[in-house]
Amino acid sequence: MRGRWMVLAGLCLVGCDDGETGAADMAHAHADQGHTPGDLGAADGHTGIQGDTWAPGLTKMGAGGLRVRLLASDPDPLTRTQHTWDFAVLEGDAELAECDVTVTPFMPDHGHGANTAPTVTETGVGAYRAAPIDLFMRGLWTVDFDLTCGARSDTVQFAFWIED
Ligand SMILES: [Cu+2]
Repeated sequence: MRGRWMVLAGLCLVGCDDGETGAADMAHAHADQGHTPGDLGAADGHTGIQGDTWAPGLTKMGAGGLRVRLLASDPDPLTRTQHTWDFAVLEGDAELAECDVTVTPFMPDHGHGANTAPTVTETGVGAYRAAPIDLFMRGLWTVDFDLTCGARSDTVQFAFWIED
């Protein structure tokens, strides 16, 4: 068992670029066991994360009550490449301007993120653009939106299965 863990952790050190610590690598190695790359469209058995269905207008709310509404993706539908996403940050239905937004793609099954951190710009009042959203691998991607809007802060997470 320990031998297998060592092999998986070693693979992760070579193949993953997330810069995380040994404890996190152990969690990743465990999560990788039994994962089948072809099981697209299903809930992931280890993380329990259910994929969202991409559509313009898809809106999710964080624990702090702030919402992110995905307005458009280029390309659309999502595919295994780099994307530009337009989105709004909302409280209720009111757009929130001048938010500080960090967008982080991550593959929980594999323990790695994207190679390039997306840049976020405000394109209008409460309207933002993030690029590149680099969903470069098949499988489940989570995309976290970390929001700071004045005194309010929140995290909104989307999850998408990428096939091809
Ligand atoms: Cu991956």
